[in-house]
Amino acid sequence: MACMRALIGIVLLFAPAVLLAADRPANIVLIVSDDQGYHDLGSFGATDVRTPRLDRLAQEGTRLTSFYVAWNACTPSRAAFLTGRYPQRNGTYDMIRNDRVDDGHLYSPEEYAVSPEHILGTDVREIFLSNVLSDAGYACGCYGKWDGGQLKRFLPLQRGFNDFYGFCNTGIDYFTHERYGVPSMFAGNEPTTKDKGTYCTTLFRDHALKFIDQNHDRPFFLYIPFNAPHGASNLDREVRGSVQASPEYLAMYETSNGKSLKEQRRLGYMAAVTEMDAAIGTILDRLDRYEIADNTLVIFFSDNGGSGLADNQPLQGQKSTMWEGGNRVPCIVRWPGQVPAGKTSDAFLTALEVFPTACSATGTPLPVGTTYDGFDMLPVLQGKIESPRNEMFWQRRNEVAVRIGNWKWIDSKKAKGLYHLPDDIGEKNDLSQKHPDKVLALKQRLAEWQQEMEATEPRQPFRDF
Ligand SMILES: [Ca+2]
Repeated sequence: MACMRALIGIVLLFAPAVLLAADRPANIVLIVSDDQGYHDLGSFGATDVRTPRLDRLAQEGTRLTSFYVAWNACTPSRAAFLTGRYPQRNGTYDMIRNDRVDDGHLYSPEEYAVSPEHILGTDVREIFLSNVLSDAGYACGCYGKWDGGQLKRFLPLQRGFNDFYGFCNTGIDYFTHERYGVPSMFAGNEPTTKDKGTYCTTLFRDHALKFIDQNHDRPFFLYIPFNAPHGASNLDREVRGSVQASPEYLAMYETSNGKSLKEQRRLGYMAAVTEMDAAIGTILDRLDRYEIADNTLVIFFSDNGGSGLADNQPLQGQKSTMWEGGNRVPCIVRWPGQVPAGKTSDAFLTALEVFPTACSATGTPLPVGTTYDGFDMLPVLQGKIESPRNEMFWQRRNEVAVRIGNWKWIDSKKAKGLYHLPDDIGEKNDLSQKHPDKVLALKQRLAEWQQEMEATEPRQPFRDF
């Protein structure tokens, strides 16, 4: 007995102190929606779309109204915030995809295996946020749309994540998990069809819940890139133009006849947003169950502006355009006690800030020798400093936009002109004739930025390939 007592004493002596959740490094939960409109949350003004859980998140945190992504469509936007670098710097500055689907072309497995969509990915030299946090001892899980390449070397498990369930191209059918007929779901490094038929938002939610169950007593980084409410990637034209939701959520919105096709599709889109909102709520509830919400930084935003079925009011334009509707997205940040609750910040901030912010929140140094294009935005949200950001550049092939201070200049096919955003958020009043000096200054700075990007070390998949 004495021997046993001595043994217990020794065990207690050398047992690591049990850290209370509040004493542990902060967890990071990064939730990204896909093509959600700037106006498609109650907290951003929607009266038709029901998003009770995101609205509650906004009440518990800070709503960012001048938050931009680095590219106006999926793939480069995601690579940019996961690496903390401009698309032109990290090499993923265009979509990794095929265009043949636009002709209704169905790939044979042999064709797909050698297609750009299948073989390209973000440069393997790039350091992902998950690499940094994993090295710092974090459990890292990714559940949803990876969109960073499908070959093994590009997959999340080779990018610092310990666990992954999701798809790796840019869009799928929500139920079959096929992209234009090609099975696209992965579990870890392996393709899987075992969950075919189950609504994918539900699957991503359940994997996220399991991850929290398994890792709630250690620091973790949970990345949940939903594909809702992106259009369904199905060759069937009827399905392809729609956003899919479960019958239960469709029933919450009236989808009966008598409405135009577009109106009906808008209802499907709204149902998918509400279903995603409910999934987010369940995940946030799980943090509460383990009493770790206070020690968890939650960041939510859409990967780019809303597409055809979305509502981007009061912004002009949509996904893939250089208008504000393409790049300015709804964003909510919650970290109880660290980020003010119930506040709105119109500070000029971008998704390039996410990487340094997550590093700061977790006490993890930024990798040395890598150029980052953002900064820790926590002091801005805490009201300690003005946003250090004074400029942002966007380029998609030969279409460009630049914002410096409150001025924005755009040169693209659909959008052109000089706009003063504080009094013209809808970009209606082109001031380029009135302020040619301003246009010149913005163009000049843009040219300098382009030169800097051109001079950076070439990165795959589009340069040095
Ligand atoms: Ca998107």
